[in-house]
Amino acid sequence: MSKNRVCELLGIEYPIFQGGMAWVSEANLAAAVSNAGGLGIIAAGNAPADIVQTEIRKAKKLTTKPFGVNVMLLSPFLEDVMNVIFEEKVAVITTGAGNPGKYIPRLKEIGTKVIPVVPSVALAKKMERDGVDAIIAEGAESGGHVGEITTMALVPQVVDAVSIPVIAAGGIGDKRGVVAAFALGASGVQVGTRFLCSEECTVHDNYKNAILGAKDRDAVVTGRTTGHPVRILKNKLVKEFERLEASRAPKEAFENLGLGRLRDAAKDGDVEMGSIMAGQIAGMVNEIKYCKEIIQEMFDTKGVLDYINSSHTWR
Ligand code: TUI
Repeated sequence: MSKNRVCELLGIEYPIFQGGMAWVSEANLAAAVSNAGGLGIIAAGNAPADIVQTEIRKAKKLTTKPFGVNVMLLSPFLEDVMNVIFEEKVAVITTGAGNPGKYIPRLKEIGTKVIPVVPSVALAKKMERDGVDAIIAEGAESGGHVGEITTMALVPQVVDAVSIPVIAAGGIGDKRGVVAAFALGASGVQVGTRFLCSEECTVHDNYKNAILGAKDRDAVVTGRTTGHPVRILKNKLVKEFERLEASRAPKEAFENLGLGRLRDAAKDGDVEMGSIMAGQIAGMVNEIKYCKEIIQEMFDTKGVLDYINSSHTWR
């Protein structure tokens, strides 16, 4: 697979990133994915910098392969988290919820690759101009905070608009999704929900079981009217959000209801009033597997390898 642009850029074996999921993507999961030949990613989320540093150091003990850190650019601890990235000389950062532009020159100096997540063509073009190494185009099928455009429509438009490699994210849960992403012109995929249901993921078992039990229409978007749409599994919390939306409650009511809910689900296993972020592929995840199995099932099949290694593009 040496011809693949993402593998060449990062020195990895398979062009697959494990999505940076706040409260979920810890050192254990990231190291397992990297050891299996993909790019494991630790999510900084809203965590204080010392916690991020501890996870990075744990991952360094668990793998000698490259791994990344996902930086949520709205974090209250952003500056301190970035200082940890510089100090630890992390191989790759992916970013969400903003533009990492001002950090790029310093990151280039230490050799860190910068790969932002974007939900639109305009942001992809802007970030290419700012000097990022690749782009993750994330469609509305993904879990957590979502954009408007689906992966099917977004990826080919971003591929046409930039010349750096594009990684497709959102709605990819097995080898069919991988082949589809490459057919759209992507050079790699990012997968979140499927890796959450892995043996190595340290999220609470109730969270994993909620995904295993989910059907096709269970990963719904709440909060569209607030301007902060989030895809989560239907539960009591979703009903409460819907009640607030119907009564046109003030912004503060949503903020109060949402506070700390992701942690409640991920750490305490509160799947009634916790926020179970998951993508639309939740309905096709029916079994806990090892990260290595997940990756090998996606890539180590003749048809898949032939397709993604072929120089053919449909453009
Ligand atoms: O970041 C995500 N998805 C997430 S983050 C998350 S956890 C969390 N979120 C908020 C507060 C506390 C915890 C759950 N899901 N996806 C990446 C993503 N980034 N999607 C869209 C964007 C994005 C949006 C705007 C990227 C750039 C951007 O730029 C705006 C600008 O003005 O530059």
